[in-house]
Amino acid sequence: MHQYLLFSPEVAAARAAGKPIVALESTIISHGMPYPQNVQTAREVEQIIRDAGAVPATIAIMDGKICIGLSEQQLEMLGHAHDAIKVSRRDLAYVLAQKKLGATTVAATMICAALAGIKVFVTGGIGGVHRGAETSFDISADLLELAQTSVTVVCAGVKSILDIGLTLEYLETHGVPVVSVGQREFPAFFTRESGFLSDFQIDEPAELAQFIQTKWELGLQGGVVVSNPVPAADAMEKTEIDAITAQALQEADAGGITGKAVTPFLLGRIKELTGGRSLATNISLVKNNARVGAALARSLHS
Ligand code: PSU
Ligand code: MN
Repeated sequence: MHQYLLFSPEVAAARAAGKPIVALESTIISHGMPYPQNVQTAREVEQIIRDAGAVPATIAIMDGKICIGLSEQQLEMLGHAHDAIKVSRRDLAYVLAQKKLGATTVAATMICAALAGIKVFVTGGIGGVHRGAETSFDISADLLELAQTSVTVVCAGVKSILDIGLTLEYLETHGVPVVSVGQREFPAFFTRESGFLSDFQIDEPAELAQFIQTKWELGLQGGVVVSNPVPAADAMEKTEIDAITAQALQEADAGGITGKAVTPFLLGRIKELTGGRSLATNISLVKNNARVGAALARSLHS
């Protein structure tokens, strides 16, 4: 076992018993949702995964260890900590060596999941190529991780705060397949439609598992994006979210927000500008992704 990994009793038991495990990120807890909805949602998502016959492993950095699976108390502590560092690939060694509190992004969670031998990871939305990246160079490390680390990421697409077209181009260049579940269109997180197609549509977990298995058996390392549209009843109006996104982007620009602060700033402003309604959509889609991820983990396992 890797010296930096610390498994919770539940995850350790699942490993010993050979049960399917689903990784969950923690930046969504520390930087993506407000307290106490963040902790409440994290607990409910874990329970959905258990009810679907898999074992959840929420990942975070604490006391110099990569914690694979958090206790109730650890989840609660992370949920209202004000000093949790957003940890991507670049930050991982620093936060571990300094024994600081770290919440893992999609990129860092993929790295930790791979170290722990976990193949399926559920989140809300992945990072991507930001609008204006041709001058800012702002491309999320999540995309580079997908290019190299063999973990499947179940998400609800990418938010329109990003340049969705360029994000898909980037993934294509790096050989990362983008699969949609239930529709051919690539979803845009708050909405089921983005105006862009995924590469493939695969609805059945067993078929999805076979496809992913085949990729890795061919020695084609790197991730797979499984995009699962938000349930129609909880989706937002495209015109509304587009207007709010435009305003948030303008404010980020005017405020000189750069680097790792960009995504949390945009997420926070969108939540405020929708009067919290985007949070309900966010919670719904993460739970929906948990169901797909658990079914996939079971299929990949069998
Ligand atoms: N997109 C979302 N919700 C999120 C994030 C992205 O819709 O919570 C978080 C994830 O942890 C993701 C990170 O990995 O932001 C990407 O940050 P950046 O753009 O700085 O790479
Ligand atoms: Mn960035």
